Amino acid sequence: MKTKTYAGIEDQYSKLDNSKIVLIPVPYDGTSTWQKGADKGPEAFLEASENMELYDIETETEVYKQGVFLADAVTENASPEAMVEAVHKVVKNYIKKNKFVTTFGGEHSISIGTIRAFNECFEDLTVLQLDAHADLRKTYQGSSCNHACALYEASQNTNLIQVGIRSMDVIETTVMDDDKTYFAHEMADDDNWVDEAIDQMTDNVYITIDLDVFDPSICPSTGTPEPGGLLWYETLDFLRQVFEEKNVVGFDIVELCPNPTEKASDFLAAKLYYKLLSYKFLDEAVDDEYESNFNNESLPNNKLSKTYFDDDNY
Ligand SMILES: [Mn+2]
Repeated sequence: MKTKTYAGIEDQYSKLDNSKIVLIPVPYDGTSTWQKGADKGPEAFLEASENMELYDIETETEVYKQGVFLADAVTENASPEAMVEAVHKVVKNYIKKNKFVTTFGGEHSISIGTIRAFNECFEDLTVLQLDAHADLRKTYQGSSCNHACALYEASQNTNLIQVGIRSMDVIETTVMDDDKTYFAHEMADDDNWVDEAIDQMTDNVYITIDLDVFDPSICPSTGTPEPGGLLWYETLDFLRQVFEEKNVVGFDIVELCPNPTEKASDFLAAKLYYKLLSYKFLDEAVDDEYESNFNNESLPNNKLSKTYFDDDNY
């Protein structure tokens, strides 16, 4: 990677020790079925980030001052399984350092390892997936670590909520939980989906965003574009509300497939990433210690789990 720090920020905001946020690039596209190029996603995202204003008008904050450490890219690509294991290990390592861990892909299969790490470290995890595709196949082309299987494991082990879905195979209907799936065509004429989806979330929420959830009119540079996607402000309104009401523990953004002549998608990805950080640290002073509430096995308790199960509406 050419870029040395996230968004070109100064050393004092980009050293690991001073950073509450860790950004892990995973330039992997070993299993994409149609258009290759998601391996170029992190570089294009970082380049757009360097050319973006770092004051967020909406929140009136400069979230980079919370510190963003740009980790070494995970480049393991011997097999999809090896890549997933490498991502899992690196992500878990930074969670245990009490950092807010974010990853940028790469194709969606990179999320298998990140979600596994978060699920091992946070009780009662909800996975909120924004995606055009269900990604619920158990295996595809001989691997359970294919991008078409990105959320299968999460569907079995976490509280998975799928938003923006508009493309899937009939076999995935056998795995999908209809009550927790928000299809794009239904969202288009029902404003209640936001509150309904948030009501279904546990307190700890991990967000995985496949950029193809957005309408191709605003984000065409993804591996598998699908018409009828989400627009910018409705997506931000929803995500901001999730950050306000829940403990978002981390997130990933995947499937940026840069195009040499179309840069708007790179900038959408860069802005989206920065918006999510701005929402996360909205009420946090720069000198406040970050508390991710991860479950360290050496602690006797599980605070969050207990509160949650005591809650009447569970
Ligand atoms: Mn996907």
